[in-house]
Amino acid sequence: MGEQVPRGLAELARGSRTVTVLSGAGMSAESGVPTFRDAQSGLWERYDAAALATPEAWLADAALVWGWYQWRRSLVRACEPNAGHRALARWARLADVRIVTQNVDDLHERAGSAVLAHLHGDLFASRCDTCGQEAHGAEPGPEVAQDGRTPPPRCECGGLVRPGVVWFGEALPPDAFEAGMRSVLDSHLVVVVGTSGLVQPAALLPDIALRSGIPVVEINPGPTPLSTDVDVSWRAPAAVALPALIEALG
Ligand code: BV8
Ligand code: ZN
Repeated sequence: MGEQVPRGLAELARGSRTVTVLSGAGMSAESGVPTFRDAQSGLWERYDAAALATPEAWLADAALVWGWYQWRRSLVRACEPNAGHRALARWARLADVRIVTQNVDDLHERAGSAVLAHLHGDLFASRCDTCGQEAHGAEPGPEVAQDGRTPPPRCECGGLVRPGVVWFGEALPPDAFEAGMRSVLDSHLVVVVGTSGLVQPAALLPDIALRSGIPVVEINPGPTPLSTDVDVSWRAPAAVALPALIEALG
């Protein structure tokens, strides 16, 4: 028996012409991409993701940070979008579904969705840490060295090529956050899926919806600070809940 869609949610979703989906790391969990809360694996086990995703870590040891991102790029390349990603792509054929994600992976895109905003950047983008010029060809390079450290490429200006993501302590791309906020405000329904709601300012977006009286549903197997405030808190994994919801839309 498929997952039961919470009472009233199918009707609410069916009546929503414009929907904003706010997705976090849990959206990609069933594809095998570890969430930030998960302990990391292999040689990265001893590192805390939140400590590596910082300008300080980059300044201290760019080769370690670059090696970590190369490892994450090859890991994401080896993963497939899951049934949750595919369900959202199907929903977009029935309604105006905008995806605003904290994730830096490309699984929404590979499932066929257009992504309105990557609030925290893109794992496969790279730019010079000095002149800011986009650096192409920084694809997963040679196998990561034994200790994980891999010297980053150099820009012709002499700067180092860094991952095109937003590190802790760095400002979000203003247009991305702005687009996310505008999308939430003109939606009939906001779906928050797979985020612990701890990282700011991304975590403000669901609050903006709630304060504006826009219905918010949360899909997450675990409780979050949002769970008691949302209209529907659906304790289920994304790859189970989203296909059941889209199925119920008929
Ligand atoms: C900024 C890119 C200022 C890099 C990322 C104290 C209070 C408030 C804020 C702060 C503070 N101290 C510091 C801050 C600011 C900080 C912050 O919010 N820290 C938090 C930790 C307290 N924020 C920042 O630094 C931001 N910048 O504030 O700049 C500024 C302003 C102007 C000018 C200059 C500076 C930048 C934050 C962005 C950091 N970059 N990613 C990379 O990926 O390498 S954040 C990264 O972690 C992810 O992108 C994501 O956003 C976050 C992880 O959170 P989630 O996505 O929610 O995932 P998480 O692992 O936490 O949870 C997974 C969830 O999924 C769980 O709830 C779980 O139950 C659920 N789940 C599991 N399985 C499933 C599932 N759900 C559904 N289905 C499943 N199967
Ligand atoms: Zn440069």
